[in-house]
Amino acid sequence: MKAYKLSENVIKYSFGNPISTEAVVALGQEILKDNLDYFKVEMVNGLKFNYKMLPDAIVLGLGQNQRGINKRGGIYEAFCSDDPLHTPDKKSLYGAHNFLVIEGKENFGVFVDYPGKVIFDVGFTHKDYLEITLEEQDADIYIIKGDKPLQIVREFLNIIGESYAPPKWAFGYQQSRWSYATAQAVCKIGDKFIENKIPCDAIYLDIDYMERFKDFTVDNDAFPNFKEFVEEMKVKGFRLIPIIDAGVKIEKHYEVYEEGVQKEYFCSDEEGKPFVAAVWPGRCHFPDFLNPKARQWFGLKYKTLTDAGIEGFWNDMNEPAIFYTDRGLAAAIDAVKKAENENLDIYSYFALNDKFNSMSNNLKDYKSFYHNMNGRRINHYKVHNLYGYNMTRSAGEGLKEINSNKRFLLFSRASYIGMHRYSGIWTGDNHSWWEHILLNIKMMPSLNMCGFLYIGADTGGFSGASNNQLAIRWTQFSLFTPLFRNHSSMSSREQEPYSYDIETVNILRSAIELRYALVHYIYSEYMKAVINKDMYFKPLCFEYEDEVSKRIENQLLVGDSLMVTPIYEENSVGRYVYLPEDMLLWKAADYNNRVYEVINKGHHYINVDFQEVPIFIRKNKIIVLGKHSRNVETLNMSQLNVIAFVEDKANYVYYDDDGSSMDYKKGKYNMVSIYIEKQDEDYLINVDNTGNTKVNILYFEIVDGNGKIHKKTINI
Ligand code: MIG
Repeated sequence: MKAYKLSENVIKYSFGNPISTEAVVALGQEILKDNLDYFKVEMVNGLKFNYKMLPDAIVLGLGQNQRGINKRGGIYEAFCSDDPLHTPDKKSLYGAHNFLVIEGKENFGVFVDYPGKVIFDVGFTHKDYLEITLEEQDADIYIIKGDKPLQIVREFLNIIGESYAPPKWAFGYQQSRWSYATAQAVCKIGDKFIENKIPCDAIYLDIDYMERFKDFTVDNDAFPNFKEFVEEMKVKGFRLIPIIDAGVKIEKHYEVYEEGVQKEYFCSDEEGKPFVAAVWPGRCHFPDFLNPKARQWFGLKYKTLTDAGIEGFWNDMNEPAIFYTDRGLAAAIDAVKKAENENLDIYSYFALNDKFNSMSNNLKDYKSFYHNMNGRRINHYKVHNLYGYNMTRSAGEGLKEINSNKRFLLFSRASYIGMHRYSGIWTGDNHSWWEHILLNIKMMPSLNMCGFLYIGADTGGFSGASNNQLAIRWTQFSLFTPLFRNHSSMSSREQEPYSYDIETVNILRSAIELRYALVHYIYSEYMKAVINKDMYFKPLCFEYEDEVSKRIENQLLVGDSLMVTPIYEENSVGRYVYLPEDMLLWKAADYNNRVYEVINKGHHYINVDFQEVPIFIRKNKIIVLGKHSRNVETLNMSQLNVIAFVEDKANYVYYDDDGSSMDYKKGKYNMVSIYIEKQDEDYLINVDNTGNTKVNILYFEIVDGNGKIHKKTINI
């Protein structure tokens, strides 16, 4: 074991000869250390780390996973999985995010930087033990110290590098479905949004836009004159976002296939030939994203679509998902033949069933192909969790080469820590279940802890059918998530906001309008989190240290000033909330009509009608609000409503930039500093502005501890 010091509070311990994942960007200096802090290490058949938790310690993190914000009591397996049934017993979803924070008497974080399977047993087998198990002895373990969870997370975010920032229009509402399969269908969706006066920024193209599911092709019958069509839709106010799949169809004369084979850019099988497995297009090859040359080659293919005016992509099926291989298929067919004349009983019937079910995403298949990592031939199974990450990195690097100063929208299904520097993620195939709204709520801060800021779920649910209530309540939560997209599967009912009864349409429209009014705040908080390497969604216990806050799983802090308490139960028109301090409640329905109520610290039951979105402004905090528009580009950025809850003093930094270029990385952005101080019956207000803000008028609504509203207008 070798040890390296990365900063005052971060030490990396290298066991054996680890494969570099490039998750961490900070460099360290070698130091002398005999053993790992906190953990007992066992080295039999791999590596095992053991830590005894205090009975009341909480464990946070693990990004995209089931169960709570507090991960205690569960067992999790880091192994990127295409599993469309997110039931509570599932140990893995699409991402592998191996970072945890333990907050007990000793507070620390641990990042297990290992690209294969890792098991995190967080007091599941032995209630007070955190046990981390790896199948090999080569891994980098990072121990991060700090007094408080938030400080530990910030230290971690600091070593993994700055998060991706999408263009500003990607903070608008986005509409998807599998699939809007023709130009006419897409056009109709846009028209419906316009007709129903529902704001929207983007419409998605799922797999059917392609010619026979071949990446970087467009079906000319379904989308004649694609480039003109993209432009036409843009003029109407909508961007089109095509999907890109990991598998490349085997088809003679298909350029991507031919080139990939010729240049040896595909993963190889046992014999060194391109590995074959089937996905949408039937039999495919899989680009070797761990080979830097292949990565660059594939990334530049996005140019076929950017040349047609496309400005955003979603990368799918990159765990990678495998439907079947010839091996699995042959075994299943063989089993059928054998079963033909048999009297299938309880054992043989299920065994036959299993042969089919286990054809997809089979471990044997994952163990049967190889990567070329700078000349080293490496079995896929060992580096499985790097595949989606590097597919998306390929896209991110490619898009940068295509246009280095432009921000593209990009998000992925599979991921590993490190990918956050290139893109966001969406949380995959959820269901139209109330439980999945709650899961969505809990997952958001856990993902932020692991660096992923541009995140969101399929609002309304992907599979299953969403009734009007679920669509409403989910939309009312998602309007706070950076990625705000409604997506649904082929067989589900129509889920576009205008597809419901008129009352529901009106409520959904108001919720989406509220999102656009809040884009000023959301974008500002998001970009500050990027630049300061901070979180956007936080669990309550990251800001409040009382014992109750530690246990709150169904309320979140959004940015610096807000707490949200979403409704996630059917037929519910209210809920219990916990306030760690006095806060100002605004039940936003029509955002132009604002009524506030001061709610004191403690437990309360609040009524929340279907059209209402409960928003709490924290004590001595400020939010900014604009006016909605039909899309982000047409938002009025010159006027701000400033809503503040001030008992003594508060300040807020409003961030804005051009929203489309990389100039923010060079410090080209505007900050408007707002300072409010209570002085007897009046307020001192100070607005300071650096840079070149578009804001020229601010309408203040300052509420004091007694609920008294004080209004003032300031021109700058
Ligand atoms: O296995 O492209 O998660 O969002 O609509 C299904 C079709 C493949 C899975 C994605 C989903 C997408 C669907 N894809």
